[in-house]
Parts: sequence; C-alpha cells; structure tokens
Amino acid sequence: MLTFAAEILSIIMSNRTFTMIKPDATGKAYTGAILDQILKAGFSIKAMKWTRLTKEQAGLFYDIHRERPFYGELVEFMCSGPIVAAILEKDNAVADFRKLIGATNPAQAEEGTIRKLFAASLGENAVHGSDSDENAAVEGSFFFSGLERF
Ligand code: 3AN
Repeated sequence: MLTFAAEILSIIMSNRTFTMIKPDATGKAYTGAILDQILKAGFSIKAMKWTRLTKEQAGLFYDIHRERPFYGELVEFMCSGPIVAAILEKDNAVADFRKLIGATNPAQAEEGTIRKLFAASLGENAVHGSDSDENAAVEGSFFFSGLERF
C-alpha cells in the first residue's frame, strides 16, 4: 500500500492539476459547458465529485488567503452553492489549465478562456485551477482519497 508521501509524489509526477467549478457557474448551469471546454482542451478526468462545501471546509481550503481582505467573502461564496471538484490529467497540466481558464479577474482574461466566457467578476470567477504541482497534489487530496482517483 502506498504511503501518503508516495501517493502525493505519484500525483506530482503524473502531470495532474486540480479544479473546482465554483457556485456561480454551477448555479447558472454552466457545468456541462465548462466540462466540455476542459475535455476538448485535452484534459482527462481522474476523479470528480459534485458536492457542497461547509464554511469550515471552504475556510480550510483557502487557508492560505486567511489574512487577505477578501477571505471572508471568498469563504461565504464558496459554500453558497454546489461545486464540482475534479482532478485532471494532461502533459503540463498546471500551466496549461491556468492558460485555459484565463486571468483571475475575468475582465482581464483572454478571449476564449473559461473565465472570459463564464465568469462574472473577480470574486465569482467560475473556476479554480491549482497554481503549482505541489498545490495540485494537496488540493486533490483535500477532496479525494486514493480509492476515488483513477
Ligand atoms: P487564482 O484562483 O486565479 O489562483 P488567487 O489564488 O489569487 O487566484 O485567489 C483565489 C481566489 O480568491 C480567486 N479565484 C478569487 O475567487 C478570489 N479572489 C482573489 N482576489 C480577490 C479580490 N481582490 N477580491 C475578491 N476575491 C478575490
């Protein structure tokens, strides 16, 4: 059986990233269209779940932003409705996925990116994408056990 550290390493080495389709996008029924963009861009889904975060879970997931002025608003928003969490695989997954979703602020996102197409504002920006291989592994493990990823 893999140790936790070995499990993390295998994920880091296999070019995976982690995403969430956020409550603004699930609430506007954009889930199918966003997944379509992700699959068409060449990502394969290694784990996926439809769930709703508690305030505690959202607070923990975004703990790195705890001191930022928008933390409270971010936590409230992230538990305001259902999300889709997923682990995605592709060569160069983290960087390619960040490119596919576009800038954090949809007003600055390039044409054709997921945030340009589906996001309303900086706070409610439709999707999350991990910013490093290490964070992709940690974030994937936040949502999925070893038995839930393939
Ligand atoms: P990204 O999701 O592009 O990596 P981060 O990690 O800087 O962006 O921010 C995490 C999340 O916090 C963003 N996706 C966005 O929803 C929210 N956020 C970031 N900056 C702001 C801000 N100035 N005001 C409100 N929400 C923000």
